[in-house]
Amino acid sequence: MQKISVAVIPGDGIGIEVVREAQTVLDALCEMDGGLKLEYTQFPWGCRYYTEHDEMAPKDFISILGDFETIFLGAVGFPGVPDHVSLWGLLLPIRRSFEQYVNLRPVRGLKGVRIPLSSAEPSEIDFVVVRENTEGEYSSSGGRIHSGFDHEVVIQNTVFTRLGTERIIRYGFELARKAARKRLCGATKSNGINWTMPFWDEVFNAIGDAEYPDVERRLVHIDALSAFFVLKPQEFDVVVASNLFGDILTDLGAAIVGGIGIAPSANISPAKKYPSMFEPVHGSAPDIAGRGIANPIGQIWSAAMMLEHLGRSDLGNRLMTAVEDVLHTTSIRTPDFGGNATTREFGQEVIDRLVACSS
Ligand code: GGG
Repeated sequence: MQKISVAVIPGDGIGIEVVREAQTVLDALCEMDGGLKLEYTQFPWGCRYYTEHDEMAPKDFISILGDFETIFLGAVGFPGVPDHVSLWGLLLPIRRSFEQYVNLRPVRGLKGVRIPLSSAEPSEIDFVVVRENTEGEYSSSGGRIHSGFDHEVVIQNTVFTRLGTERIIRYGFELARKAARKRLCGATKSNGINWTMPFWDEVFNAIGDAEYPDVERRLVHIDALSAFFVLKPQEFDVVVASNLFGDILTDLGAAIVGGIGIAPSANISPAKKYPSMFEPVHGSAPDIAGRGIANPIGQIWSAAMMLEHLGRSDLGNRLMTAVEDVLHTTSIRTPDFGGNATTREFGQEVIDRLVACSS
């Protein structure tokens, strides 16, 4: 029996509800399999913790998490705590401290989910965005002086290191090389942003020429790329993007395959010296929090990515097959997808499919 220690941080708002549901589904799957035991330790960190302790998590939270093999996170942020305080107090230090420099965000049409675009069938959209996760526009470098005066100055620096740029672009090329059409698209804006983005393009082309001549590559300005996501999503296999560009593109990516509620992500620490972290793309959705109606698919899909990362892609595939089966053969949906099922009802339906397929 393989035992894996999992640090669970449900976080805020609907994070608590969807993490609970994904754990219920994961437990059912592991019990059926018999070969994997996920040993959870749950941490109550987040905005509620902040209101009691004036910090999002205890000072040594990185060292606490460092002892785990993997991290499963829900959502961070809630009204009452400024968003930059909640993100920089919990989520972003985890990504940086554990060198989770790759944020993998699949964009895939699921059978049974209506695609809002008329130009594509669900089966035609299947690509992944590789988002740089530790630097770029999220540099935390800058400052504010003369606060409140007319001559106030606010500076936020964008930081692209050679090491950080090369490693994320190389990761994108590696994934593209494994894709059927061997295509890599780089998101740029080197016409308007005249230092960092030409550097990004230069690294992209140099690595492509020297190491991946077999991969078809192209650089597309982020504005045009956003339009292509809507108009020609079938054309992409792998898209590599800087931190902010990747973040924005993947909300759009989620929208073109049905909605943000289903989008998963994996914060990968490729060296495997530190834990990786799995979380849905969506946030805490305060407007529906506590009502038990949040869509658990993004969290369940993130769990499937976690299983794959742990060497059990068979279980991850089983899980996603069950989710797609529910969507394809029933009308059970949470309200964001036009149904009236609760989070629990959807999760139970997934479990029922897993049971049916294993017997
Ligand atoms: N699922 C974690 C979460 O709450 N994400 C919302 C968010 O805004 N994250 C910031 C980011 O990924 O840059």
